[in-house]
Amino acid sequence: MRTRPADNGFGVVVEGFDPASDAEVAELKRTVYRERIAVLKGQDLDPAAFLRLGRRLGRPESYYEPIYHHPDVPEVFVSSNVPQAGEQIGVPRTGKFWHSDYQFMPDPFDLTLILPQVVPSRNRGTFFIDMSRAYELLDGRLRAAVEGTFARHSVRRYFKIRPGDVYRPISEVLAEIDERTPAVRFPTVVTHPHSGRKLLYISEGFTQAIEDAEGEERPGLLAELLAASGQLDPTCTHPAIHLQTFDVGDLLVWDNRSLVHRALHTATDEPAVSYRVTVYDPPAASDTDGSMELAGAGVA
Ligand code: 7UC
Ligand code: FE
Repeated sequence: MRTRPADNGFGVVVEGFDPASDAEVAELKRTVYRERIAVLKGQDLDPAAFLRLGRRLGRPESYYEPIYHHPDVPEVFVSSNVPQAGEQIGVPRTGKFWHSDYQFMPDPFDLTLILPQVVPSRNRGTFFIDMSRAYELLDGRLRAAVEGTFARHSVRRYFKIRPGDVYRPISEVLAEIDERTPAVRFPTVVTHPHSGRKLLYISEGFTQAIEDAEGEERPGLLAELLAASGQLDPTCTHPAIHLQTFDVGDLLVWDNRSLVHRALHTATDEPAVSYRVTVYDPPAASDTDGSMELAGAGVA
């Protein structure tokens, strides 16, 4: 495989990746944890082959809500606004808010893989912000303020109403969300289990609150941290925001903890379809200090 820096200065482009090679799989993972995102060229895979590639990188996990599943390969999450034979496959307009996948779960994914199927002609791409860079760029005052705090995350605001929820009282749906996916609490600054870098683990979409060790909420602090990292910029032109573009045949692999991402907003819905596989890639016991666990924090 050959690796070169991406034209926009963020992440790398990989040509000739061979998923059958253990050495290349290991090199790809090291590259992703170092560079945050890799675009593998020439990966024209069907859903089953995409899942097989995911298995080479870690342990794929099916999304907890079945409405997102690919009809033949449930581990493949489908984002689509293009009905097939008049039928909705997967879910339209996913992820149009800053987030990290499964940030609201006790065990978030290590890697996210995206295989675009239908790419809009205009307004194409996904926005990314590197939250370890955001931590490095915090001024001394904010860095001191986050010390010892915890962030609470929930899917509540972005849970998608399922077809079967029609005519259900909203209170019942909300109670179900809270029961199945109760809010989780992690330190606001976590140490990356693979790279050892510190990062600000918050997102505009999923983070509900920042709390001090006593559980006292710090609403002003959450807004300041989100603004400093670029997540409150309605124009998405903040210098920390990278637009990653891609074509059909590209396969994106990124470090899901270090990056927050957001699907592009478009006024009119152009056809867009993508497949996703998310994997767990637990580090060897020797290269983690365990600080990404719910250590001392517990589930809120
Ligand atoms: O429909 C969506 O935007 C899905 C979102 C609530 N969760 C994606 C994830 O993996 O956390
Ligand atoms: Fe996402």
